[in-house]
Amino acid sequence: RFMAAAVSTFFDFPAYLAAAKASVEEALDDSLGPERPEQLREAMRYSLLAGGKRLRPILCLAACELAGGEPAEALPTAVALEMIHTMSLIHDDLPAMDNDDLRRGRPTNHKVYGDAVAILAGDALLTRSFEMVALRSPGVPPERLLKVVGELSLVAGAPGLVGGQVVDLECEGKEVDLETLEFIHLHKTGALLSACVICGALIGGAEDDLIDALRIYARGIGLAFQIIDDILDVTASSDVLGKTAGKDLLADKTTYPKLLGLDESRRRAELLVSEAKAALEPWQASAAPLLALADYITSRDR
Ligand code: GRG
Repeated sequence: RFMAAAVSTFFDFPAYLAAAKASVEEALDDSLGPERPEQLREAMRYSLLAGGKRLRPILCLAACELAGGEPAEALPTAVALEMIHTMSLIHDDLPAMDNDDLRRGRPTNHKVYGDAVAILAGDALLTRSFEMVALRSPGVPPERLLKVVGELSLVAGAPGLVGGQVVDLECEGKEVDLETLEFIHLHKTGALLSACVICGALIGGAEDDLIDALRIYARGIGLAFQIIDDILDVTASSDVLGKTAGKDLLADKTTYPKLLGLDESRRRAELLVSEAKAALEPWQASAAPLLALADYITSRDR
């Protein structure tokens, strides 16, 4: 009996992750039609299919399943969320913003297609994200889709990514306090991670108690993700292919380790992850994928 219990509660996370990623990659590939002109199509595909970790769509699918829905129903929304993430990276890399030459180990979109096409490819991905939800989500009740459209409009706009980016740009080269640093991270990173689980749960038909728990979960993993990113910037500075390549970003950037020290930053990240996981405790075994994803997101070493 003991063995049976052990087997039935065993959760094969690597297999789960591989299967979810494969279905996301296939849906991403299918999401771009024969756009005209060809240069626009190529620029959109270049960044959307550049092989990121796909954390956001996977979080969306996992939350849909936790809410009792069929993950396939959330797939177009999962794609939409990755499109918003991708377009934000394209725009973030532009000379007028972070001015990066490399992203995911490849030349950035504007380095290949020029600034104008990169801006427009980003715009086309953002608008396609709404199309995915409104026009390409068969079988999902329209009132759920309407809520998802609402979430996406908030997260992409001034209350979310755009607002976070503007504050970040304003603070460039300045020392900022912890409150401002947290505002930037909650808006630039946390908001989209949160929208992923909320949208997935809405499609799955979640009750309010699950939505509330997922907001706590997402806030915790979003901030922890960012703290760990800052820690890695300090501890993995020999990474020549990473996003800091060729630039001295650390010199003018406020980070958690700078404000709190490395040990306190690590403690804070661990606390946030355990709070995130505790919020899902009432859902027990059904929350296994999201619990494992919390560890995965925050245990990376690069
Ligand atoms: C959304 C309308 C709209 C505009 C975008 C440029 C901008 C406004 C916002 C910047 C957002 C930004 C660059 C946030 C950082 C996000 C982040 C933590 C990226 C790294 O995410 P990973 O590690 O990357 O999941 P991969 O490559 O795995 O997808």
